[in-house]
Amino acid sequence: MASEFILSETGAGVLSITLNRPEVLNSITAAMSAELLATLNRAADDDQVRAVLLTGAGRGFCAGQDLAEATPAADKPRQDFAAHVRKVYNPLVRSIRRMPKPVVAAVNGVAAGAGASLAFACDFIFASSQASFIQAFAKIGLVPDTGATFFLPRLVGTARATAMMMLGEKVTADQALSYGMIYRVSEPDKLLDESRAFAATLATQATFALGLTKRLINGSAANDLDAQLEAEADLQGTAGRSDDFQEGVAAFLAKRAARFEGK
Ligand code: T3D
Repeated sequence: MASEFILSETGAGVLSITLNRPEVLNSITAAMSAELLATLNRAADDDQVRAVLLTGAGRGFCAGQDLAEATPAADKPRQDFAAHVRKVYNPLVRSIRRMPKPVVAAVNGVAAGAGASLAFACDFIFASSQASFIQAFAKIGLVPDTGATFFLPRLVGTARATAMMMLGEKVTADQALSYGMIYRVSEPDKLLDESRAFAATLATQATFALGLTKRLINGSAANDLDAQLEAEADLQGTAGRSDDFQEGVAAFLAKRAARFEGK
């Protein structure tokens, strides 16, 4: 499928995806989300891709749902957002979380509504010092979605998450870093280089095990200790049979750098 609203390119094992509707801060239409989902799903199956980078074109990262598309004409029936969220947003979050490789968000500007939620679903968030995060839902009479009520309390605790989600106030990149909500703040002109270099480094690591680690992190949100211990044992069995493990130990014993192939 040719993409009209996102750009993508692969290099050094990293698929870089750029949301590309800068004139509306990369707000999400049904067409854009379909392209994004198809690209993410392809990345999951592509052995050449060992890390994914998600960013936005222009001065914004993503302003969430395109409100022009979401607004029905006064004389038309009101839209079924439940169906829309299930069809458009939930699959994106599942695709990012099920991606068996790391996903890095490079938040170049404002991330609002579902745009912020998409960043929270990623494994690492780099943010420009000029970026901000806004739980914009409350301001327009909606509830947070796209996983915000799942990720945000886990990232920053219930008190801060409640304030962010009920007040819809802007959280700056520096605040987000101090809350533990994001991984790193970069100077605006260095964000892409730094986050891409970081993703490229991830792509040289034992990415098969990183994918399994991600599954364990996903599971830890719902599992009790016994279930989590069992999941760790199970996936350690899988990791222990991998080529990357053989290579990692061989490299350690030979005192050389490992050459992982991600399998
Ligand atoms: O549909 C469903 O299933 C429901 C699910 C919803 C999920 C959601 O994401 S709900 C939340 C939707 N998003 C928002 O409510 C955020 C709306 N945007 C804003 O509040 C502000 O734009 C920002 C705080 C993000 C940035 O403010 P600022 O001052 O930096 O920029 P701006 O001037 O407001 O926006 C620049 C342009 O982008 C502007 O267009 P113009 O005037 O230059 O022609 C603005 O209308 C447009 N824009 C920004 N956000 C959206 C948008 N256009 C459509 N939809 C948007 N979400």
